Amino acid sequence: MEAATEFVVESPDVVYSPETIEAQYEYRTTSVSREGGVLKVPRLGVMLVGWGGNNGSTLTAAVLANRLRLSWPTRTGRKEANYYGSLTQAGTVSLGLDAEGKEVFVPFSSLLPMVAPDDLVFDGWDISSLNLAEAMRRAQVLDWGLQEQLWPHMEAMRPRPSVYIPEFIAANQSARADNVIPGTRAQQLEQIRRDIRDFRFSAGLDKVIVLWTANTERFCEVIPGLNDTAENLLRTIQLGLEVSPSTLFAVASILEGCAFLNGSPQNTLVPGALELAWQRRVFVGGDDFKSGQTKVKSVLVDFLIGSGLKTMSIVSYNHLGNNDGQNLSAPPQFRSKEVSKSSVVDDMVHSNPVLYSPGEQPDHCVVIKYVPYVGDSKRALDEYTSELMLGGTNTLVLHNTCEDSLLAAPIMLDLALLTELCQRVSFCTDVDPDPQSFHPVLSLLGFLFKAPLAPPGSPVVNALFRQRSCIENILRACVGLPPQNHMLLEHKME
Ligand code: NAI
Ligand code: DG6
Repeated sequence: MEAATEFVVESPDVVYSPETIEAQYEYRTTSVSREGGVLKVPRLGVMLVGWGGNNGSTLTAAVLANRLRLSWPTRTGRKEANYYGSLTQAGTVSLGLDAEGKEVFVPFSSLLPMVAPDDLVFDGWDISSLNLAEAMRRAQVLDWGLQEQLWPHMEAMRPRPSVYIPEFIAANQSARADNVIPGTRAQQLEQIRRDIRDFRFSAGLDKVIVLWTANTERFCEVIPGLNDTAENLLRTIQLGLEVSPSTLFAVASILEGCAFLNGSPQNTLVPGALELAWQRRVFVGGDDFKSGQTKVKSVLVDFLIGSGLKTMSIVSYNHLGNNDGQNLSAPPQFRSKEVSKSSVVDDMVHSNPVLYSPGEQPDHCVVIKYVPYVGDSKRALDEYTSELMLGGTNTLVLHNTCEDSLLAAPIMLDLALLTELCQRVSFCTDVDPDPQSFHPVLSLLGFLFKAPLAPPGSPVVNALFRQRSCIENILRACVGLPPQNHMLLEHKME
């Protein structure tokens, strides 16, 4: 019998004959013994745009609760502060095998010297003037016993005034806007820049990272001459033409040399902002935190298609009752979220030309409803229908209930910590022996974003475990470890 192959490997290490393929392969594994070390990390400040929102107040509360080692009573017993849900703080990586052949797992955070989350310093902006204690109470995310303990630590934290341009967020948000920066766009830009500098110097920080966790904005139009190049975007701001608040924050951060990350779905990082980041060699990342339903989707569809099942329909419904849900009840803001939630399976579909012909896509429907009563407790229902062999169908239905902000806060933490770490990584290549940094569009953060931004021409990866291995293997490479290959060949040979 004969079998056709679709490709041949051209390498001195591989020899094909009609009967065999002989390959020379260097298998690298790691043997582990334990020893500690201490390395210096910078003092990092994080400025949240939308600090007084559910995510902003929850993240601030979480870091304080951990720093203060708080515990509080609940109806199911005492709970202690932790960082569950954070890849860097609660995830582990397999380092290799110990002398007995057992796998050794270490915390993700111990692979390289990272800033400890308890040491982060927070500041930020909000169009709502509530202090962080009041914002925490408004969010209704945390148990009362925890809120009471945190109150005195958060009361003095007050968001700086922000840029409010009503046409970018839902009209139902207008009542919140009592804390705004007056003046022209150019004056507002200067004020944000002053705020960043003020925070950096008054808190004695080495670095500041700016993270947008404010309301979802409508998409802005990318228009030649307006926001398509760095020069045009800066001119647009000076002339007071149309620019979204989030883009204004991105530009201010880049001009201050601070990384800017976009946790919402809108196209904040317009081509002009990306060019500015490139010119100034400042990291930017986005878009839209990948927290719950989408995270599951980027695992489940990868599993289905990766197992050879042809997923034909994905229907994702969710309802929530927090302020984010209220904002998303307006069509233009919903549209931004619909776009980011719908793009997440493209790479998995393209990866399998056996199942999908060119251009073929599963049906993909996204619905979001605002139901005030459920507050921050988001309900997500998903249905996945896939074709089985010989005409069968497989329908999977999921129901997920969780506090939305408790999923988002650890992701925000990881974004800040990993971005800061990446700022300290440089590498040389054979072609260019001068040390260079990552591309300013920090695609390594894709694990944490629904619609990951990638440098022009670079493939966009949505599959969650590919994204995770990318981070893990790059961090391993930084300490000279080979990529994790999961072969465990030493346990598979006689
Ligand atoms: P939220 O509505 O509770 O908080 C947003 C805050 O932004 C509010 O306090 C609001 O006053 C403020 N704000 C609005 N416009 C502003 C501006 N121009 N400048 C400064 N502050 C402004 O919403 P939440 O739940 O905290 O979510 C924040 C963002 O994160 C939303 O865009 C949401 O879509 C996105 N997101 C949330 C996820 C989650 O799981 N919670 C996951 C993915 C994305
Ligand atoms: C409803 O979808 C509100 C949104 O802000 C989501 O909660 C958020 O985007 C999280 O979405 P996902 O798909 O990652 O759970």
